Amino acid sequence: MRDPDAPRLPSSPGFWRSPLRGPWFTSVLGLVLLVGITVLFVTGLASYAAYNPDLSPVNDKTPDKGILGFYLFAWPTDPHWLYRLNQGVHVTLGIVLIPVLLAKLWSVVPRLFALPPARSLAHALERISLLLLVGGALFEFVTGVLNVQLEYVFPGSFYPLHFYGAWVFFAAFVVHVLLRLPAALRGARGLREERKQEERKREQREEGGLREEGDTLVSPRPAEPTVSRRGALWFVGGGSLLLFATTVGQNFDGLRRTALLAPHGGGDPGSGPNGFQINKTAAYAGIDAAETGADVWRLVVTGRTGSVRLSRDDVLQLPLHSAALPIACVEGWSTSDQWWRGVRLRDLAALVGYDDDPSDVLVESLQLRGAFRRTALRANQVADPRSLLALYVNGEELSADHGYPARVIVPAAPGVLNTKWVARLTFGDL
Ligand SMILES: Nc1nc2c(c(=O)[nH]1)N[C@H]1C(S)=C(S)[C@@H](COP(=O)(O)O)O[C@H]1N2
Ligand SMILES: [Mo]
Repeated sequence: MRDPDAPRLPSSPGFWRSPLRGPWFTSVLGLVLLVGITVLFVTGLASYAAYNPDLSPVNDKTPDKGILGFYLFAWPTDPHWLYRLNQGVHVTLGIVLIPVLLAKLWSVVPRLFALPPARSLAHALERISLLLLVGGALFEFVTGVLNVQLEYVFPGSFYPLHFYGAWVFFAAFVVHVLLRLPAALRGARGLREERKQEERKREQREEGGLREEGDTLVSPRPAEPTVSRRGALWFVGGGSLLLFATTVGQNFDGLRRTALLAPHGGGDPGSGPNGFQINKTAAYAGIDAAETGADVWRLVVTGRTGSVRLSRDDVLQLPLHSAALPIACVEGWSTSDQWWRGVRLRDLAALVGYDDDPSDVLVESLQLRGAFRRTALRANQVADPRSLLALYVNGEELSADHGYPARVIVPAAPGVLNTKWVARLTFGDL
């Protein structure tokens, strides 16, 4: 029944009546997010480094990063599933945390409306950091999910938005954690403790010693509970579990069809040796079969000693090697290891004067437009014997959609560095 005296404004504590709100509920969710968001931030920074943005302007979508690139390092080639794991964790965990984030925001929503806006300078600063925190969190989750689901809704700009947004958000997050961690640890300690505190506060309030506003998440006029606090937490966890179950399959070949939330935009991979996930199809990339035929396609390899032009037959005269490597996309999907067969990048480097000293390489495809038509690889990636210019996969010629006539495949690297429809390799210091 509606209480005729119920406060009508969200700024009055009595407006918020859910009996679930309280330090325990908020603290448990907060501690889950503390761990989860830290993992998201670390895997996000790692993913950024994996793109080699400091190697060449070709890879760098954030040329104004300044000191935010302070930690960049040469992404390793071992273990070969490194990026698959990193990005699988980043995207799956990001999606799984959505219910936790929403529940956490819901649990503190009375605070967002609390008046006066600021009681002191410190309080004002805290509330500004909260705006950045909440805004930043929503921004990061929304841009991430949209990118995964809709494939580049912000053409070319997802990457800088998500990157700079992450730093703004994380700065506010650190401030928030520093201010709140002690209370969260206390709050999570137990419901019994919380009830004792509530009792104590009620007494203080009756004595007139405690101000009503802002001091507590517990509603001063709680409604009848329909579910316990523990029950509500199970509900949030159940939501996360459901998202997990409908997402994680995108990282495992046999489970891909269970991944209802995985991106479906790409081409239909079909079955057979080339029957694994496709990102951009040949048609999408504007690759015409007329440019890839054995009689027209030429690979131009340039380096210290000049250039060589190789036909497909010439390439096949070079020593061929195999490597079992996955494709792992920034969007969070990956394949299991595929058997690639082709020429080692370091053997191609040796053709143009880089015999023992490894060098970087600029890889260019036949594609005329698009962000990923050329990419740069670092010397450590070129030097790895598993890094190939692949012509075959799983015992068959590459299909048009997987990059026929030749594509790059590099261990541990993000999918974006595995350039398809390669036409040109330029070795040297980038
Ligand atoms: N030329 C070219 N190569 C490309 C791309 C592209 O758009 N153009 N996409 C890259 C991305 S983002 C990924 S994840 C992989 C996907 O490879 P696949 O479609 O064979 O699975 O190809 C990479 N190579
Ligand atoms: Mo990708």
